[in-house]
Amino acid sequence: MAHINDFVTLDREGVVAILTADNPPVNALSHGLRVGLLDGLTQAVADPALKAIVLICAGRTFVAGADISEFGKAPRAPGLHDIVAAIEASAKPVIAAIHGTALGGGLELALACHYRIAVRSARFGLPEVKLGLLPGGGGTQRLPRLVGIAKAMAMITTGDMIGADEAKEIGLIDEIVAGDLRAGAVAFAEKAAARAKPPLVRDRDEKILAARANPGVFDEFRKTHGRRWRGQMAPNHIMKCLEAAVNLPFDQGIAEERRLFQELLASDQSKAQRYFFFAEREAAKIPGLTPDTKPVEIKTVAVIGAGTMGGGITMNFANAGIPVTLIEQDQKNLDRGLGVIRRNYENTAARGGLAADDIEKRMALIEPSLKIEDVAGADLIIEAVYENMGLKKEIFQKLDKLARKGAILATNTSALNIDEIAAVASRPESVIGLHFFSPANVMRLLEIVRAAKTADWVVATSMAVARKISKVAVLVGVCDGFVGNRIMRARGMQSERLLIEGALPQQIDKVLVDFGFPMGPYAVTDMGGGIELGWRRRQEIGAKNFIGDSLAERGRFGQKAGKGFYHYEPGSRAPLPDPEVEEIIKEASRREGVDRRAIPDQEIFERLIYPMINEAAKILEERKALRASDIDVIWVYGYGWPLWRGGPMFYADLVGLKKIRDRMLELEKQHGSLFKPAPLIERLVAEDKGIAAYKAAA
Ligand code: T1G
Repeated sequence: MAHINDFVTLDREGVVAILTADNPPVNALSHGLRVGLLDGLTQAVADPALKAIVLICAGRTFVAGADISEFGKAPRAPGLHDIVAAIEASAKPVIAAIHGTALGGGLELALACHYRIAVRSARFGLPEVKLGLLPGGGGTQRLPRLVGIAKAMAMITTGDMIGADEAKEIGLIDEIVAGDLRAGAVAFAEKAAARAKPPLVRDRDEKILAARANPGVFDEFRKTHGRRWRGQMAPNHIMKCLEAAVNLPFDQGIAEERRLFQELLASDQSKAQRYFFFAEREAAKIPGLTPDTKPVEIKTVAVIGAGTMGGGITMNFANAGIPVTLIEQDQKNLDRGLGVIRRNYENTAARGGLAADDIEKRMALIEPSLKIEDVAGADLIIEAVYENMGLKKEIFQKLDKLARKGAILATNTSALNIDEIAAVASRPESVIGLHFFSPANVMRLLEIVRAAKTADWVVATSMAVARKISKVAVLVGVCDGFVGNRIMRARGMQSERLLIEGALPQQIDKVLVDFGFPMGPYAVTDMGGGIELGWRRRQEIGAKNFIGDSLAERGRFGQKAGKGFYHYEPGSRAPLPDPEVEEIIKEASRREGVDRRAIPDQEIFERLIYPMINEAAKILEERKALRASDIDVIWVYGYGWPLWRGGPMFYADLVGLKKIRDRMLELEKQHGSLFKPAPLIERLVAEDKGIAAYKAAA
């Protein structure tokens, strides 16, 4: 075995060269790996004793793409395209032997090879669009030549992976290897060496010609999927590359791909999405846990409360194959909860997202119960009852007596003080918040709320179980609304002022939808029943809100009532402005003695977004979030902040913290202390620093 460099070795088995890449953890195409691959290829091609070359990877996966951490830095030769050129110039067949996930530049490397073989568990994708990029190593030009334009458009504009069986079926790979990949690759290479080399992928035009005969295919695809790409550059650039693949000679197509790739690489959108890629992974890291802290395995779960949240939470565990006992206080509620769960599964199956027999398998993992004593065997118990402190304390007192030693006692409260809840238990160290977002079986965000006495092992276990149920977990501290809802409340307070001063729900929603949110706050409130929830909570505490109360008293509970902040035609969920709502809002202005005025969109935008940034800074000062980037993860995954804008913290740096601080000082003069810049913002501005890189915890 020859060490080409620290990342590549060259082995020989008979006439077959085996180039092995080894760059943990995912064989990203770092500069060192690129150098090793090019040198190894050059040596193997030059050696007359070798007749074929296998390109294989050590570790858990084939090359998973370019090294994302290198983007934004000066490119260092050799580039991916140099390796691609060397492969295609080789007189000897080069075979890519794939396991794990061949992604991005990794799949592009394989596309340049003469053959691609893989184990059945391998997966393939060009996920660059998720980074605001496009495949810049020839993927937009080679993939359609192998799999056809329709599949190439679907794969590259979504970034979704496909499995080996599908890859074989559509012509992306040549063979699925049973047994040992390396041995299978050597055997395949020996046969390849004995026959004429196949045409290079770049020279295979039969599928391109088919697409050329149907030029409308691109606009049809844009018409079908374009809504999803609203505001984003990358998907539209990808479509232009794919059109170039069909309409231009190969090398001109490559030039077009490279030009458009460079545009995206330099774009704020891609910078935001590359930042977010690491931010999301950083959120899973909890500094300060004692080194020997190990998560305990969660084998069984109990959920208290079969309402909307309890049912959704239950589904997460059934989906992960974890038995879950769903406990309610009366049969009617329990049956209704189970019925909702079953209907959810049936709807998913009807959309092809679940095999029919999986419905029964998952339902069989859910054990309904009317006895809270049935929590006794559970490793993790999640209370998801009505948002009332007295009720939650009562439940936790019972859990404290009934739960087995070593069980985790979690509350799904969305805002109540978890220290107060933990105080009623004899084991406060076992108490933690697991704040799911509705619908809990769909929303990927999970705020894990660490109370003052929560033990490290409970935190570590909660983070681990979140991963197991495919949630994106972010650790936050106890404060009113934790992190996401606390920031949303700051925005909501300003939004209410804007209504009183002259704006209408449809104007406010449009400003945020134009920014990139999928829906505006008022349409979201109508969808989630927020008017009724807020009204009932105010009644409990004797609070008043003229607009909210007026809407509720008219039965305007949102989409389900056919009216809320908007009007909804029967069977439609399209929000329509409603004169009755405008009257209520104008009456609110009159009652406050405010002369309504036309408010410019830009002012609306700044008065909605800047208080969010300010509140986030306060949260960081109070150490209720570990790092600013965690707040971005919360807002992208929990509230629909557009991924290609990175999150409120990233966006603050894009606008410029000093510019925001100065604008807030102006707004503070007109609209009060909500705009008083947080001390952290003042400090960072004074130090000429941004906020997205700020870490609150040591
Ligand atoms: N570059 C750098 N680091 C990477 C990386 C990459 N491509 N992929 C993963 N990592 C790090 C990650 O930050 C984490 O680090 C560790 O590896 C494990 O990752 C020219 C331009 C492969 C499916 O977009 O989708 O090629 O936190 O926690 O859950 O056209 O990683 O341990 O320090 O995600 O098992 C295209 C991105 C790049 C693939 C594995 N490729 N990666 O998932 O582990 S652009 C991608 C993934 C490109 C070309 C274009 C996943 C994974 P740390 P992980 P995982």
